[in-house]
Amino acid sequence: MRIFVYPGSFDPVTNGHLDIIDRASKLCDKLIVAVLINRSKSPAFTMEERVSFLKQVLQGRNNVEVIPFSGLLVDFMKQQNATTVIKGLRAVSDFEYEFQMALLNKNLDPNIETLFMMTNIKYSYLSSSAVKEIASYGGDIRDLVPEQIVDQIYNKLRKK
Ligand code: COD
Repeated sequence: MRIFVYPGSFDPVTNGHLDIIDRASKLCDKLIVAVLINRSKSPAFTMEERVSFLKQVLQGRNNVEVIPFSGLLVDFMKQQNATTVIKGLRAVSDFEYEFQMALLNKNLDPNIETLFMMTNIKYSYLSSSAVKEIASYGGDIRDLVPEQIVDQIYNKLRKK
């Protein structure tokens, strides 16, 4: 069974993430969306909220599972019998960070492969940070995130 892992902060999940999830889930038997801590970012949404958003959005996708994890990605991969990490690339700026991560992970566990998927051109400008900034000022995020979570994002971030 080919098990792939798509790790991220998903703070919150965007349509760009969702596009990668849909395309990656066609390449494996099971895709695990792993909600991990990125120590260089302080999240706006709690781990519970980020996992709940993903579960709402991914309902009905049979070979996709959402699992929270704190620790090293390579340890999570081993625990889940997963072989391949999926990463999304938007621009050259993503490449530098992701390239370093892929090499670090390969060094920690030589059995792990990282598969890079190019962004869908529609979402090449889209990031969780942009969504949070726009939502906090009451801007329109309906084209940026799945509709099920739009109101929940405004409720938490919109400045009163
Ligand atoms: N289109 C395509 N891809 C996208 C888009 C988009 N619009 N937006 C984001 N992505 C991709 C990102 O490039 C990334 O691959 C993925 O989606 C998730 O993005 P984020 O921003 O939600 O998540 P990150 O980048 O903060 O996640 C970083 C991790 C949590 C994966 C990383 O810090 C990690 O592996 N942490 C665990 C500890 C560890 O093992 N560290 C490594 C050794 S030091």
